[in-house]
Amino acid sequence: MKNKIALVTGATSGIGWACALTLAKLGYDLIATGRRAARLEELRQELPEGIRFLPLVFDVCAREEVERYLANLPSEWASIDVLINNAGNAHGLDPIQTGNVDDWDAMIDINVKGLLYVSKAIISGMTERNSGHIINIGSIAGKEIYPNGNVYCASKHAVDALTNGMRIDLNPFGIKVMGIHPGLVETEFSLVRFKGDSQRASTIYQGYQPLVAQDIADIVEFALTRPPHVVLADVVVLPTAQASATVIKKKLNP
Ligand code: NDP
Ligand code: 8X3
Repeated sequence: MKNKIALVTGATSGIGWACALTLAKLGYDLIATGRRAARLEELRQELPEGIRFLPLVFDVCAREEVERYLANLPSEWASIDVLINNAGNAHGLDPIQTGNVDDWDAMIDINVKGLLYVSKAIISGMTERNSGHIINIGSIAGKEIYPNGNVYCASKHAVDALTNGMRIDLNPFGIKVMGIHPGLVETEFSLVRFKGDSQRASTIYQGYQPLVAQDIADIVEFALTRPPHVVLADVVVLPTAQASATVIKKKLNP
């Protein structure tokens, strides 16, 4: 019997990478996307035997590229069972009055428009087949607003709204739609947010145990292994040390 097919965006690092490996372990053939081709080849090396792999290198905000790659998939890859909309990042952490417009564009373009472009390309096949499972990676920033989070929070609130909208509109087709909203997860996220400043990035995860990417992949695994009549609609997951976007119990340095 043929394996099911999953597509994971942003599989070159962090949560997407962990989800890709977990899906492969569950026996899904894998379409993995990202802009860093070499990372996708590294991911290929980690896959268990017998899993087919299709790496696709494109920027999720380049609408024509997304359409070119995803609307014209080879027929053996076209029936996608699971879509994980994970690609995304924060760019900057500035008050609204001094925010960088290029950062704002990047966050809206990647986190919101990119998710929409990819979804549009994949949903048409799911509605034709009356089946599918879409998992959108939102954030605690999509449930709360924190100081200087402004546009990133807005982009993740949009992901939350789109997730709920998808679940409503796709209800007649039996398509499952889930949102996962993590708190602090140690990945390359803060390195990107702080534009390569690794010292500043590492301070975000000091003094407590943050989530790791596999914690999110474990939730994906649980969601995908529920019976057909069950959908996990909305999951907020935090490190135990985190009570809200801004309340984090950190050990003070001695
Ligand atoms: P990483 O920076 O480790 O991974 C981000 C992934 O997104 C990379 O694979 C990157 O691939 C991809 N990506 C970013 N921009 C683009 C783009 N324009 N086109 C295509 N792919 C892109 O961060 P995380 O794993 O932490 O982030 C994954 C998701 O989880 C994001 O949506 C993030 O907002 C969300 N999240 C993260 C949290 C955290 O604390 N880390 C908490 C809550 C949510 P490449 O650079 O190769 O293109
Ligand atoms: C990532 C978590 O708190 O940096 O979405 O916004 S946070």
